[in-house]
Amino acid sequence: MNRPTAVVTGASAGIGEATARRLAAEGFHVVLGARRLDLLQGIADEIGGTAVELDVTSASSVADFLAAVPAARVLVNNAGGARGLTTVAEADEDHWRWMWETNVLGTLRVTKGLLPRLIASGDGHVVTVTSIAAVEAYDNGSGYTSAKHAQSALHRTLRGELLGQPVRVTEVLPGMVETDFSVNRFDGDAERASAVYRGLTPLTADDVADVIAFAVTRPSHVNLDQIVLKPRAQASATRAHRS
Ligand code: 8X3
Repeated sequence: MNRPTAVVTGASAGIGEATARRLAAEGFHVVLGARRLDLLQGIADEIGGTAVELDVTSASSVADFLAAVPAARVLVNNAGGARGLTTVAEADEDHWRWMWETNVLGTLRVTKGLLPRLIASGDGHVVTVTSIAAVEAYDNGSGYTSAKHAQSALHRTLRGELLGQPVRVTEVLPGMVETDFSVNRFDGDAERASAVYRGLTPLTADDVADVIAFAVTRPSHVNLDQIVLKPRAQASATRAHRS
């Protein structure tokens, strides 16, 4: 029997990689997209998937990527991230541009391009990994929180626009997950990044992949609209208990 196809963006590491692995274990043929093709190919080989280079900030890269995806049942919009942690007064426009291009326009490009194929599958599903930053605005985080709010609004708009179509729409909003997220936010500063998770047990990428797999394996009449998950020790983006 043909395996249904799941497309996962940002699949070379972290939540994207864990989700690709988990969906393959659930019986999907996974098309993995990310910029780092060498990493991606290794993962794809292990899970019997297909690696395709993808830079969601580039319309032509997205077009080339989509041309390599004949059909799709599930799309996981996972590509995204943060750059910097500064006040509005000191905002870095290049950081903002990167965050909006990746999180917002990247999600738009891939979702828009794949929607006809998701509808045609007869049981499509768009999962978008946003963040608790999509519902909280915290000091120094405005570039990221504003991009995540916008990405979330774009995603949630689909819920109404797709009424009557065979496509489910799930937003997953993680809090602290220990991945490359903070290393990237702090431009490679591993010490500063590890301080984010010090004194508590953060979520892992597998914890988030579990939730995504749960959402996409419900019966097709069941739509999980929004799933917020945080470590037990984290009450909000700015309140955590550390030992
Ligand atoms: C990552 C969570 O709290 O750093 O999306 O914004 S947070």
